[in-house]
Amino acid sequence: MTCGGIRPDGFKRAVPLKRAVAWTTAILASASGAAWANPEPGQLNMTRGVTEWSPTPYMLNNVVLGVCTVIGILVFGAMFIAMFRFRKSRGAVAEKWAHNTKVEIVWTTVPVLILIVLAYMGTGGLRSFADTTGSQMTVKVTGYQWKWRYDYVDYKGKAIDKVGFMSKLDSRSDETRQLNSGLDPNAVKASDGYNTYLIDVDHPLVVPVDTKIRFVITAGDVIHSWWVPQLGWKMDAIPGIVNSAWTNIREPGTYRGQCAELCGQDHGFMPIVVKALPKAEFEKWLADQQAKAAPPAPAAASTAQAPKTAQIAPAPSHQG
Ligand SMILES: [Cu+2]
Repeated sequence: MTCGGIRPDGFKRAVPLKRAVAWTTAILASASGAAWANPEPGQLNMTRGVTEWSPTPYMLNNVVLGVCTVIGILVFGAMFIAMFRFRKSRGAVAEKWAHNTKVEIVWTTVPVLILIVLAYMGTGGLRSFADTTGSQMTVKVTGYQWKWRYDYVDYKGKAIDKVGFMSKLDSRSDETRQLNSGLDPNAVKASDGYNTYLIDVDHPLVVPVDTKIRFVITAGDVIHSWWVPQLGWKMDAIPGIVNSAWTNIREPGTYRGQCAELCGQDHGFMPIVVKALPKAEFEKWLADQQAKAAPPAPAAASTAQAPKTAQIAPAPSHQG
C-alpha cells in the first residue's frame, strides 16, 4: 500500500495480473484441505498436519506470523511516513524534545504483554508434545548414514519381538540420481501419479491410525533428524541419546518426510515414508511380520542349532 501511494504506475507494472492470479491460487490451495496431504512446490504456509497434535504448531505459527505482520506494518509504516512526509527537503524541522514517559511506558508494556501471551501459548504446546504417557505403541527409530531403522517395541501393552527393518531410498530414485544415469526424475512416480523422486523408500514405516504412538529416536553414527511435516514435529536422532516424541494420526494415508539434519554426503537421500493404516489392516500387517520373523519349525530349529553351539564350546579347553 505504501509503495502504491508513492509509485502507482510502478506498482502496477511490478505485479502483473498473471502473477497475482498465481499467488491467489497458491493461497487458496494452501488454505484448502487438499494441501494437508503432502508438501507441494510453491506451498506458502506450513501444513496443518493430520494428527491429534499437529494443529497446535500450525495455530501457533499462524498467531505468531499474524503478530509479526501487524508489528511489521506498524513499525515500517511509521518509519516510511516519517522518512517521506517529514524529510528535510520538504522543509521539515525536527522537534527538540527527547523523552515522552507515557509513550515509553506503552512501547515497553505492550511488547512485554505480547511476549508473555506467546510464551504461555508456546509452553502449552511444548508441554502437550512432551507428554508421551498413555501411549499404546512404541517404535524405535535409529538414524544411520544414510538410511533409517525402525524397530517395533510394543503394541497395546504387548512386547513385539523381532519386527524391525531398514528403510532406505527406493531403487528407482537411487538409479535415477546416479551421475549420467540418463533417467528422468519426473518419471519416478507413485501409482497415483505423485512424483516420488527422492521421497520414496523401499520399506515404509507402517503404523495404525487413532493410536497414540511413542517414538524413541536415536542414531548409530552421526546426528540425524527425523522429520515428517504432517506429524507436526521433527526430532533429532543423536548417538548415545534417546529422544522421545509421540503422534496420533487421524487420517489413513502415506506421509513423506526427510532427514532434517545435515549428516554427510548422502543427507539428501534418506527420505522417510510413514504409511498410516486403519487399525485392523495394521494388525494384520503386524501379524504377518511376526509370522515371518518367527522360526519356521521351532523344535527342529533348536535341535539343529545345538551341535553348532557345541562346536564353539571346545574353545576354552584349548586355552587350559
Ligand atoms: Cu541424516
